[in-house]
Amino acid sequence: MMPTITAFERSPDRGQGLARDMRVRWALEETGQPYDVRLLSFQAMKEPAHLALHPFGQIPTYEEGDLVLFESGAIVLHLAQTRAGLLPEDPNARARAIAWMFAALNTVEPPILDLQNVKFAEGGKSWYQERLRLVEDRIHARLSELAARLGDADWLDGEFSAGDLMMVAVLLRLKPSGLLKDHARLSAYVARGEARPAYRRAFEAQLAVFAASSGMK
Ligand code: GTB
Repeated sequence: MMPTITAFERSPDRGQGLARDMRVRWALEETGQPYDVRLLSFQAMKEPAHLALHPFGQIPTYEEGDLVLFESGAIVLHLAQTRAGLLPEDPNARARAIAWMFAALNTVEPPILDLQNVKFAEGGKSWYQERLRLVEDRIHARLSELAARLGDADWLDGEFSAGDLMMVAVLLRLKPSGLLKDHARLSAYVARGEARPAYRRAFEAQLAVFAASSGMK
């Protein structure tokens, strides 16, 4: 049964691969799982047909036979647990790789989302500069800790895993801010992720959607 995921019909990131369908596409590509994509407008995301799949009216979702999933982390974990290629066989190494997925989503992504919220929602406020600096400092602190743990290794814990996939996907959201540039080891880590053939295929697929929607060649 070919899984179907949902994605933006016209992504606000203009095909930079920053929306959360990208991490799901990447996991599908890493595991060699072909998939269909159903594209949705913002309006369609809030209609009953999609709300039946996703209680918060967002993308991505994942449908495979009787299974419907939402939350990109849950979808990537499901793929990693049911297909080869994203989690080690050894039970302890597997648990650690899953811990890195949670670290990406629960520890590293929140301050990055704060930055986006500050920029979008607090731009004109009197406290903007102060708050921006606070959030940026918090991100730098997290990135320094992560870089210290990564050290000179290619990946966070041995071979590339779903933990790295999620961590790289989260760090990529910092690209437009330029904050990653101050962390050479992490910049190289993200570049290693982006260089993976599965990443490239996923990136091209989502870019093709944006290009088609905007009449780009
Ligand atoms: N926790 C959920 C998950 O991990 O799946 C969060 C899902 C989510 O935030 N989905 C967003 C969405 O559907 C798209 S990815 N938003 C529409 C809505 O809530 O109505 C978030 C996103 C959007 C845009 C950019 N961008 O332009 O760079 C990047 C990321």
